[in-house]
Amino acid sequence: STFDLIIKGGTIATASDVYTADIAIKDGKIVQIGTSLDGAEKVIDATGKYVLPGGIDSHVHISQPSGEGISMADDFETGTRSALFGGNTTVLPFCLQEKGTPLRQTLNAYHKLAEGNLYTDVSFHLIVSETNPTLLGQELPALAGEGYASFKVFMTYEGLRLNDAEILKTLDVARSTGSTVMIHCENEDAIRYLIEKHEAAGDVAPRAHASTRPAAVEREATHRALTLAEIADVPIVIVHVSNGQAMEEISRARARGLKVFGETCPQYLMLTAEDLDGMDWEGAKFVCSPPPRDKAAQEECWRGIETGVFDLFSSDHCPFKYDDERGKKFPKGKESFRHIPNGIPGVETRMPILFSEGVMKGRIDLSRFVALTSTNHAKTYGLYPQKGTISIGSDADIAIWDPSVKRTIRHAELHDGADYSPYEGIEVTGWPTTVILRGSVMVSDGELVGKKGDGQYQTARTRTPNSL
Ligand code: DUC
Ligand code: ZN
Ligand code: ZN
Ligand code: ZN
Repeated sequence: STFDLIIKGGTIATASDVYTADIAIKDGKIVQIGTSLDGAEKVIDATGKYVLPGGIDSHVHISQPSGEGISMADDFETGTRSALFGGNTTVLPFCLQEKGTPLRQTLNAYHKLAEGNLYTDVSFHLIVSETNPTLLGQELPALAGEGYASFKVFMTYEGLRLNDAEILKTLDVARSTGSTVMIHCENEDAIRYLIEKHEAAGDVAPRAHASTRPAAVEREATHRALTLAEIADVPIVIVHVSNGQAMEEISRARARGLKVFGETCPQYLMLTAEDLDGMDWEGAKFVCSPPPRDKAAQEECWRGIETGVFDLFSSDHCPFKYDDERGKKFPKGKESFRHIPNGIPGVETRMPILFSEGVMKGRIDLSRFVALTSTNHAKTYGLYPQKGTISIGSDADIAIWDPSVKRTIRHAELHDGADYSPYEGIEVTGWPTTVILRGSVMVSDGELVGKKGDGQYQTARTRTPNSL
C-alpha cells in the first residue's frame, strides 16, 4: 500500500496549531496530513483523542555514576521504557566526563550501555567536570561537530563544580562551536557553610537538605551564571528553576537582551520542602537539587509556565532506590542528609502531570503543552524539525492521548527501575495510551508492543556559531 500507517480523525496539536486531520506515515516519516486519507497497511482510529508530537525529555539521568557505591536505579532499558510509557519518544541523558579520561572514551562506554537497549531515541549531553586545554581546545569542538552539541556545567557539588573562571572558559568554547550550555545554579560555598552549621547542631534529617539549599543560593548563582553568559556573549539554559527569585533573574537578563532559556520540572509544581519531613527517613524520597520550596513558589513556577519565563518542562529524572541493598536514599546508619543522593524519578509522570494540572485545569492550552514538553526541547538542542513536531518530513514520533483516562499515579504501575514515585497517589486526567516511534507502534492502548533496541541514537546539530 501507499502508506505504512494512517492515524485517523484525531485532534492534532503542534506548538502553533490545533486541528482535526489524518496523518499518513511511510518509512518512519510523516508524509501526508489531510482529510479522508487512505491506502495504508494499518489504520489507528484516533477519534476523540489528541495526537501530539512524541514527548522529548531533554533532562534525564540514566546509568550515571553517582558516587562511591551508589548506582542509579535506571539503565537505558528501564529508563527509556519508562519514558516511552509516559508519552516520550526521545530522551536526552547526560554523559558525565570522568576526570583524567578522554571524553570520547566515556562516551563510547555510554553508547555501549545504550546500544540495543533503547525503547526511545536518545541524544546525549556532556557534563564538563574539568577544563583542561585538550578538552576545551580539541575534544569539545570535535565532539560538537559530531552530534554532541550541548553540555552541562555545575556550580555546586565538590569535585564537579566549576569556578567562575572555568565556566567562562567553557562558555567561550560554546560560543565558538555553537554548542548549548546548561547550567546548574547553586552557590556551593554557601551550601557548604549551611551544611556544616546544620550538622554541628545535630540537624541531620532529610528536611535539612532543603534548609541548606535555600532560594537565595539558587538566586545568587542564577544571577552569576547569567552575568558570565553576558560577558562571554553566549546563550545558556538555566536548568531546574525552582522559584520566583531565580525566575526574576532570568526575566531581568532577557530585558538586558540576553538569550536565555528557562527550564522547570514537575517537582517544583507538585512538591514542597515539607515533603522532606516524614517518618523513618521517608523524606529522602523527595531529596533533589534545587529542593522543592513552598506553595508560593509552586504558584510562581506556574506563572512562569503560563507567561513564557520557562521554555522547557523536563523531568530531571534522576532515580535512586529508596530501600534496597544499594539503597542510598536510605543509607545504613542514616548519618546525615548530606549522604542522600540528590535526584528523584519522574520521566514517566512528567507529561501526564503537566497535561492534567496544566491543560485539563485550564492553566495552559494544548499548543503550549506541546511546546513545553516537545517542540522547544528539539529546537533548543538541535533536533528540530526532525523531532518535536507533526509536519511533513518529520519523524513519525507521535503520542495519542486519551483525555478521558482517569488514573491515580501508583509506582506499581510505572515502568522505571526505582522502588517508589514521589508522585504516589496523585490523581491525573489524561494519559498517552498509544506511542509511535518513527512510525512503529511501541505502546498500543497501554500495552508494550515495541522491542528494546527499537530506539536509536540521534546526533544533534549545533547553533550557528558566532565568533563575537
Ligand atoms: N542536578 C540535576 O540536574 N539532577 C539531579 C541532581 C542535580 O543536582
Ligand atoms: Zn543539576
Ligand atoms: Zn535546620
Ligand atoms: Zn538533572
